Formats: sequence, structure tokens, C-alpha cells
Amino acid sequence: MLKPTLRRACAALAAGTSLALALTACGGTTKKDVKDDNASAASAGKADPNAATKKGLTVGFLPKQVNNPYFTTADKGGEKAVTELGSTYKEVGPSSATDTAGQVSYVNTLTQQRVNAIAVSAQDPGALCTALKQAMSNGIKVVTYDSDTSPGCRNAFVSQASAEDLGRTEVQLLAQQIGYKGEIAVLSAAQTATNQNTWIGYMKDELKDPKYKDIKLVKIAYGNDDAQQSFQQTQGLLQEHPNLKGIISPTTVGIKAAAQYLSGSKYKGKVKLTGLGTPDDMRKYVKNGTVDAFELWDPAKLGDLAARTAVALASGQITGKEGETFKAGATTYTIGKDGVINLGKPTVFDAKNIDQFNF
Ligand code: RAM
Repeated sequence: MLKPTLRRACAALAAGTSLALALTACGGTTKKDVKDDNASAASAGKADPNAATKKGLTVGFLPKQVNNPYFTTADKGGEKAVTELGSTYKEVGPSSATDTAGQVSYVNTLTQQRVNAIAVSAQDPGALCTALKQAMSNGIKVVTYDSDTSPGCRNAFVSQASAEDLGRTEVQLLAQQIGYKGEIAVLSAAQTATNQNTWIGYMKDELKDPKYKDIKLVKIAYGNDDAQQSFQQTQGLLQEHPNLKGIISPTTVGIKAAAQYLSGSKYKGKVKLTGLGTPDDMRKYVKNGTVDAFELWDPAKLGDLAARTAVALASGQITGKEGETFKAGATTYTIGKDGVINLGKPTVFDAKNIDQFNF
């Protein structure tokens, strides 16, 4: 039950704005919503793969965090694709990776502005659901990219690579670097981040393999995709666990801050660090011996595919159902289980190949 003051505010909102938006702002997540969230929200109707690509659409990008260079690159890829397809791109988003209320209000604004599609990287799997469902019921197509919501809160998810591959390969990389022995820790992003939490789940599962019996995961720390917090969390990990042999940081902000800390400390080259970083951020730490190898996909290609998926949905070429196919640039993609579209395989960067990459 809403409190009387809130109820009055909601009534005023309903009178002053569209009813749909008032419902978004005032509705809570019910048990039924949660149940429904598990099934992918493919749009109603049949896909027409031969439908013309619509022009003059507006596609709104809503990253986890606007001042994160990873999203700057990803969204530039999105902008280029939207523009090439004859539509209008816009970007809105919070500056902190832990501002879920901010992301909700940006979804509401985009809905109010009647954009045709939203591409969003979610800070939390459930927090945006009511607002995104409201957007979809207003005819807006919703694509998550980079970090998903629960499947029922969007039409499709553009995934950077198989989440399972990413989680397992990060453990494999670190295990090789520390000789399959010793204490390790994870330095993650926000505690609620869908993408990092999914990868960490696969890391834990990978560690169950008997070949890792001498490796112990001692802590998962959260730097919230904030450079200073990530730096301090790395420092804290080493103070608390003086025998630490390695860190996995599956976030571009986290791995850069951890590398910065290690490279200026007595642990440089001794405590191994891997995870997900951009070649531009990590080049100097690979060259100075702080980092041996890490991985990532091309963020601009992720943004490009998110944009093309959004336009294909808004054009009726796909609805988000498993098995549908569509062309994005020169490549044909097939929608997988739960409306997931995979960009491809990540690249592992090390001293031998890092200079071939600029992003
Ligand atoms: C950070 C963000 C983003 C993640 C990358 C690897 O920039 O947390 O969601 O995909 O790292």
C-alpha cells in the first residue's frame, strides 16, 4: 500500500503527465512481476525478416555510467550505426555505476520522449523492470547490452561474449599465471551488476574443478566502477590477505585501478592481475611487467550490434524470439535462448599483440 503522501504525489503525477508514466513511477515490483521477469519479453506478433529497415527512428542509449571510457567507446559504436541506418541517436545516463534510481528516471524520460527504442546496460537485474515494461507497453523496443535485466524486462540482450566463456577463461588465465596455487580475490564493479555477477558465478563453478584444488578464492571486493574506490579496495585486499597471489578484476575500471596500485607497490609482478580491460588502459601495465595477460571484446562492436538490434526490432524484422535471424552489417546473427544475441569471442591481450589494438 502506498503512503498517503506518496499516493497524493502519484495522483498529481497521473493528472499532470501520462498515466503510463505515473504507473511507472508509483508502481512497485510485485510477486507476479518477478515471476514474469524470467521469461524473455519477445514482442507480440510475427517477425518479418524482409521488412524494410525503418528510418527516422530515435534510439536512446542508456549506459551503466556515462563517464566510463568503456561506455564512451561502446556508445560511439552505437551512434555510428544508428546514424548510418538513417535514424537519430541520443545518449543519457548517470555518472555513477551505483545509481539505479537515476537509471530508472532516465528510462522514464526516454519513454516520455517517445523514443522508438532503448538500448540499456543495466546496473541491476530487477530495478529497471517496472520502468522498462512500461516503455515496452508504450510500443518502445528495449535491448539490453553489456549488462542484462531479467529476461522479461527487455525484448533482447546483446551479450559481449558467452558469459560462461568469460567467467571460466578469466580463472584459467589467472591459474596459469600463479602456477595453479595460492589465494586469489576478485575485484568487481557494483554489487548488483548483472554482468559481473554472472561471470563471477561461472568463475566459482570453474574453481570447483580438481585442477584448482590448491587455489582458494578468499574475497570478492566491490570497487563500484569508481577509480578511487577500486584502488582502495585493491590496497585493502593486500592488507587483509598478505599471501594473496592473484586478482581477477572483471571490469575495465577495476582492473585499471588495481594495475595502478600494484605497479606502484612492492607487489608489482608478484601478485598477478587479470580480468577485463581495454588495451589502451592496460598497455603501460603490460609493458612495465605488472600484468601478463587480460581480455576484452571490442566495445564499439558491442554498441554497433546493440544499435542494429534496436533498429531491427523497431522495424519488425525480429521480435526477440529464439531462432529469429537478422543481418547486422555484413554478419547474420541468430537470436538464442532467452532472447540473447552473442557478439562473438573475446580477445586475450598480452605483450605480443597489445600494440595491434587501439581502444
Ligand atoms: C566496466 C563495466 C562494464 C563491463 C566492463 C568490462 O566498464 O562494468 O559493464 O562490461 O567493465
